[in-house]
Parts: sequence; C-alpha cells; structure tokens
Amino acid sequence: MEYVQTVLARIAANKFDEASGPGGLLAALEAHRDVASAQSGYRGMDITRSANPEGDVLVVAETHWANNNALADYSTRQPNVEGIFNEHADELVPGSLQTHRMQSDKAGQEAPTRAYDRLALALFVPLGVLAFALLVIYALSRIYLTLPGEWATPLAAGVALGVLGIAWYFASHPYVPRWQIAGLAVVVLGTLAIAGTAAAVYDEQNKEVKTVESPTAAPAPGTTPAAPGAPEIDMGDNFFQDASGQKNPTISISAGQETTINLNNKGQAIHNMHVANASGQYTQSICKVGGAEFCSDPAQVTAGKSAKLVVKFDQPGTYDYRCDFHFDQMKGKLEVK
Ligand SMILES: [Cu+2]
Repeated sequence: MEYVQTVLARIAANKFDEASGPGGLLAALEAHRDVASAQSGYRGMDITRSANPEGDVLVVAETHWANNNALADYSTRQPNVEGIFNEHADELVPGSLQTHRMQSDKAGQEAPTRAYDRLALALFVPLGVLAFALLVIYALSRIYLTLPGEWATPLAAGVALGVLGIAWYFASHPYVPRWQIAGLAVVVLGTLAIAGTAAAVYDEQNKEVKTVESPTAAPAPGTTPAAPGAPEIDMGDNFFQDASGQKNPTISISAGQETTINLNNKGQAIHNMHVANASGQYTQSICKVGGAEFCSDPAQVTAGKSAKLVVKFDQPGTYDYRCDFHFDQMKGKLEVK
C-alpha cells in the first residue's frame, strides 16, 4: 500500500510563461523534490502537466508516501506542494486548485519491479551489449576470413546500410514494442550465428584439404615428377647449383647403378643437362631424350619447370656434363665411384 497526495491546478494560458520561467510554479515544484525526499516515509514525487499546446495547462504534483502517517505529517508541514501552489496562486486559474489524499495498491509490486529495473540497467544491459558486440565482431571476422577479398567492400557496405536502416527505423518509431526489438535481435544474431558457423566450418574443411594435399602435392602440369632421394640440382642463369649452394658442383653417383638427378629451372632462360659420353664428347649440340648421350627429360627446360636426368655408367671415373644452351658457363663433373 502506498499513500499519495495529489495536488492539481490549472495554469492560466497567459500565465504559463511566467509559471514555467525561473521562480515560477514549475521551477519551485522541481526544487521541492529535495525538501520532500528528506522527510521520512518519502517514496517519490511526480510532476506532470497536460500536453495541450494552447489554453490552460493542468499541472498535477504527486508525492508518494510509505504510510498514512507520513502523508499526514507532510500535509500539515510547510513547505509542501499545496503550499507552493498557494504561493503561486496568481499564476493559476482562480478556484482550480484541488488537493486529494489517495492510496494506491501498486506499492507492493512496484518496489521489486524498480529493484529489477535498476539491476537490469546497471548489469544486464551493458553485459548484453558487450556480448552482442563481441558476437557480431567474431562472426563478421569469420565471414571475412572465408570470403574472397573482392566481397569485403560489398559486405561492409551491406552491414553499414543495415545498421543505418535499423537506426532509422527505431529513430522514426520511438515507441517500438518490445517484441519487435526482441525479434530484430533474434534475426540479426541468428543470421550472424549461422553465417559465422558456416564460415568457420568451411574454413576448417579447407584447412584439412590443404594439410592433406601438401605432403603429396601433385606436380604442376608440364613438369616431371621428382624421384625421391635423388640428387637435386637447381639451374639458374647461368649455373648449376646443388642443395648446399655449390655452383656447377661435382655430382657423385655409384657405378653400375641407374641414378635419377632432379633438375629445377629456377632461372628465366631455357636450360638442360647433357652428359658427355665416356670419351668426353658431346655428339649432339642439343641432346635428345633417348639419344646418343644422357639427356635431361625434357631436353629443353623452360623457366620454373622441372626435369629429370637418368644416368648410368658402369665404369668408375669422372664424366663431363653441361647445359647445351650455356656450355661455357654451365658445366661440371659427374664423379662415378
Ligand atoms: Cu643453361
């Protein structure tokens, strides 16, 4: 139960400026809140006035009290709301002042509601906004990571337009019902959650494919697959180079054994590897695969491509090799043991 003193009066239309100015009735009522709130049993004070743009203005001042004694105490003590209205009687329509002592049933349920509202404002709203922002940021980042680069600008523009649209809607509809706000939040969060999860799953699947593919990476078209464990020789402009960085290296192989040398053209020019015959002669100016001498396959290795050279000498010894295109600069020895 709550006890209410209701004081109401009409301000004359031609006095309203005076009443709402400094020192007027409305300012005096506003200033009275502090005085009233210092008294025991005070529960609150409401000042309302009619919203009609012209004519007399009805002003209602309510003070709320915890019990009848507090209200009775307040009513008999100056200053109180009634006294303030009387002091400003010249601003009022004569005879319009009324004072009522009332009681309200809603006090019992109002106190817990207010406590909940205060808690919600102080705690749940900031936490909810924070969680909402984090979820939006996380989901958007997942989506951005998955989308190709050219989608970034349209997506950002779409998100910005969406935010503007929602802001415009709420700004032009100040009394949006709660179910619309809740519905909008559910739709936005649901969309983000679904898109973000889909992006994360897609990303995860792509990662798996990548890691599975990398160890057994298929050779690029036009290249010869490398034989495992074979000597690796790079061809640059214009030199041969082994894995240790040695230029035009001496390549060691075993006698009587077929050895495959992997060749990678890291330069821009065409190169190859041509091994001279046992007499140290190159009978072909540019070797041929399956020709008189051992020759890289393909016989002309273009920039960025790989080749392999299968070589076998039964007799130990030292044999020459070269690049047919740059034989002055690109040449070395094959040591057969
Ligand atoms: Cu060359």
